[in-house]
Amino acid sequence: MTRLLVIGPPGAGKGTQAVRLAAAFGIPAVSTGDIFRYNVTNQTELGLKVKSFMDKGAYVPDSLTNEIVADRLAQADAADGFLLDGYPRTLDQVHELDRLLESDGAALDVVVQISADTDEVVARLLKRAAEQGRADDTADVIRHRLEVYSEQTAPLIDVYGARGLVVTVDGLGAVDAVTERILSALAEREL
Ligand code: B4P
Repeated sequence: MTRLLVIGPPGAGKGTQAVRLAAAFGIPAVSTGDIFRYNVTNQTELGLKVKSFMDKGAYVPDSLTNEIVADRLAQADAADGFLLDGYPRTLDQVHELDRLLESDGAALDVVVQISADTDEVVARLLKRAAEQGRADDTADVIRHRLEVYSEQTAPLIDVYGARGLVVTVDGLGAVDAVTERILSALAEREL
């Protein structure tokens, strides 16, 4: 059973690395951003509720986010482990995840913090905007997402750090190099 969490600012490479790490460990990658985008694209009831928050670069309300994660982690493929990408992002979400994990008696193994400086992440997200046209990758929205991250999500690193769970990996450089760095850091933790 492997339970990982990937955290870092927008554009640090969470989603990019989550898919690779999940494949390496044979566990599902659960990305709240991907789940929300799927629902927006398909104009589901959830998608209609979350679209305006995402377009502005605001966080989706905790109640909605916690509910979709609880539902996703209750699915059979998550029974033997999972990698959470982009969740939790607020203290309320940390508490909800704690409650969920306590109820089935298995804790998180490691929180992987991917670090990257602001200039680099802004450049990456603007490049993605040019290539994929994501609604939340405009310069103004990126700036707001970075502010929201600093205010609401960066403090979670201390929370998990106090539990001895955080490994910090430099997110700069080639995607393969970052994956190797994370896998070595996890191997040092005997994962
Ligand atoms: P996310 O989907 O999590 O968006 P993100 O922070 O931009 O990360 P993402 O994983 O997409 O990008 P990555 O860094 O891998 O969230 C989007 C929105 O959903 C949030 O703003 C919020 O509204 C909502 N949301 C999601 N979770 C929520 C939660 N828990 N609570 C409330 N709201 C929530 O990659 C960025 C770019 O960099 C890509 O183009 C990639 O190709 C490139 N890249 C990656 N690694 C690179 C490298 N080493 N070198 C060069 N480029 C690289």
